[in-house]
Amino acid sequence: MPKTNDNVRYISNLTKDTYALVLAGGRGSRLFELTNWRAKPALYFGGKFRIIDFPLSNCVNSGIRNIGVLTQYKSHSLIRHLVRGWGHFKKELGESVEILPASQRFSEEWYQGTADAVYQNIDIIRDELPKYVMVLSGDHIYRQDYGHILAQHVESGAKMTVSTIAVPIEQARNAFGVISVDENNKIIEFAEKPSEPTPLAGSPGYCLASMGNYVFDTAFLFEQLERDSQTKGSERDFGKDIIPAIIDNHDVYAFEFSKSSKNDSYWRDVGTLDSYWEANMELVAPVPALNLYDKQWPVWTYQEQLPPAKFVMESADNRGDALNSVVSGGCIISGATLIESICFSNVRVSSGSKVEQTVILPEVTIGANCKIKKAIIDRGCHIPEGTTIGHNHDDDRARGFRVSENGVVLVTKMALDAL
Ligand code: ADQ
Ligand code: ADP
Repeated sequence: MPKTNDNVRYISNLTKDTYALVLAGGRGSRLFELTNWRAKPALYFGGKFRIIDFPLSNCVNSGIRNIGVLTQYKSHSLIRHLVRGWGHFKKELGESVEILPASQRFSEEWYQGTADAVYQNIDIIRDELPKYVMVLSGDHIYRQDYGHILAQHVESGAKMTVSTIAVPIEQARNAFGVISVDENNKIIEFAEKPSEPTPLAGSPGYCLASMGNYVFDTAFLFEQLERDSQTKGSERDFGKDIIPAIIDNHDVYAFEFSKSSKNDSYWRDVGTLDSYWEANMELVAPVPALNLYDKQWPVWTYQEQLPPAKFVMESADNRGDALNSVVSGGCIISGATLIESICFSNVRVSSGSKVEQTVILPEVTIGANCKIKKAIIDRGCHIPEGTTIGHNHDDDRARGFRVSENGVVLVTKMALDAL
């Protein structure tokens, strides 16, 4: 292994030489109505953020300051957020966050798979002259210092490095790319969403999953995208086509994210209603696994200027409390109680209501004397006075609310309008 890291600015030189592409065109169909009108990376998370803020903040905090965001599906609210929150980067200072929608410049087609999304922007990447390209999933909540994977990539002499994480086999089945490695972490087997994932040696019940984050030597990436674009039958996808086609003849390595640094190893897939709800709920724990308050690793976002959250005690019985909860700006909790809940901006909860274990997206109003438990309430819902949700799932279903496998109730404007 060549010794390249004797320079104190070693990693910052690597991140400076890297262009990051965040894949943000996905649909996220297992989130149902939450992604009917917005791309999954635009979905709200953690009381104040959108999912895309996490990979973008990882880039900035890792020192990668030139970023392209590939958008396609239902991109209106995503683009609005990117312009407002991430539009202040200055090219003349060597920083940029560029929105790269499928614009049919290169071909007559929209982006097909993820590899095609990158291929259609090859000229824009070439203009940036990066030595390395990172392709990042825009769909996950995680905290990763990309410097570690870049350093391993360079030191191993890899052409491509795949970020991986050990996950329970059940979680990976039909869901993730599953990898086997040799003793040097070189990838020897890759299966995209297998029904029988290969177990991880030494960790029964677990397998090594691709996080959908890759580092490439730029020249190698271009070569492979060109080759794939000429390959009949290819779906133009990194997981389905590119990785399986290159592992036999090229040095493709796995980077084990969970082993890289204890502090940085938070990663959550929020692709289903249950996993989305659970990842939000983790944040109300007294000491959550994801520290949003860490000044060394700030999560950047856009939020409009709002007045502070307010809690009104109306009477001894109707106090206006929030216990183990996260409450954002512009909220008024008046004579109501929130327990283990997340309130995004401009939420109003009225007298006598009790809301437990619920994720409340922005601009929601909850009328008086409502009882709500274990729900996700979409943006802009107005819940009429006296409504009970999440206490009897047969009732919830009968009123047109979706109830997830683990009993999370999804409340949408459409379902409320139909009541
Ligand atoms: P999936 O997440 O199922 O698997 P995909 O649906 O292609 O793969 O999404 C990957 C990323 O690309 C997401 O951020 C999505 O938003 C975005 N995306 C999808 N289609 C796009 C398009 N046409 N244009 C732009 N962006 C697009 C992948 C890998 C697996 C790996 C998992 C980890 O293929 O091997 O295990 O990610 O989640
Ligand atoms: P976000 O809450 O993520 O900011 P919006 O609610 O603004 O997203 O929705 C994104 C886009 O989808 C907007 O252009 C909005 O007008 C459109 N949209 C949202 N809900 C509906 C709907 N029920 N019917 C048609 N268009 C909708």
